[in-house]
Amino acid sequence: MGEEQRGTEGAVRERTKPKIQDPTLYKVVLLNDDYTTMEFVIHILETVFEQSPAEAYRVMMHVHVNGKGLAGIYPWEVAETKVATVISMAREAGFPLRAALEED
Ligand code: TYC
Repeated sequence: MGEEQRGTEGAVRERTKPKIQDPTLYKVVLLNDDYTTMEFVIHILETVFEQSPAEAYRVMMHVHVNGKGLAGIYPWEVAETKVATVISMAREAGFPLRAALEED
């Protein structure tokens, strides 16, 4: 055994308790406001939530008319990151757009 190999026995163990994904899903909802432009909300839905232009327009109008609407459904960490990204992009652009999580 080479010098660099010495003393490493047992350092790598087989995983006996594999980590599994938390199956709980969360809804990311967008909330309406009077100041964020429709174009910006559509941009968010297309880029952060990977919606087609037609779907993004439909969801944006639903939020505009009904006060809130579903942007996407994801596992916890993904959903949290989407919300943080929306808030960050909105503040950067000077809009008060809000997004929230709801348990599915
Ligand atoms: N109500 C906004 C307007 O008339 C548009 C809007 C839609 C804002 C959806 C936020 O989540 C939102 N400019």
